[in-house]
Amino acid sequence: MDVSRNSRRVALTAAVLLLALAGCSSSGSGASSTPSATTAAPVSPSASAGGSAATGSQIVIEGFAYAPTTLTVGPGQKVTVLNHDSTAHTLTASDKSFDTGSIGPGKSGSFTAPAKPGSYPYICTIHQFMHGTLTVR
Ligand SMILES: [Cu+2]
Repeated sequence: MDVSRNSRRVALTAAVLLLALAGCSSSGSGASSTPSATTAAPVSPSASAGGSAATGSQIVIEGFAYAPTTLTVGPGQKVTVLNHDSTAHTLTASDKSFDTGSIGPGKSGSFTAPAKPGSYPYICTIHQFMHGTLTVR
């Protein structure tokens, strides 16, 4: 009876000591490593970083190419198209659901995005190798 009571007390004391040691060491290393790991979080790495995909309401034509080539807009959103080239271009949906008509050099045009969500490829009807995609969602 005496023996078991003694050993129980010893075990309890050892456990308390271990807890104290563990608490001490973990709080020590945690304090020194946490700040450097969490401070360098930038703004979310989202669509605009890619360069060819973007969300917005403007497309620029330059060097016989659309920029961005893939644009995401809301249903019915008005999109402005700027022509920076020295020749006329159009931005015309392959299914004709939108069309800027001919945009002269240095001029701008616009179109209204379809109301139905989906992916709409478009081309320049004058230079049909020019193409891009409008995503509505
Ligand atoms: Cu063109």
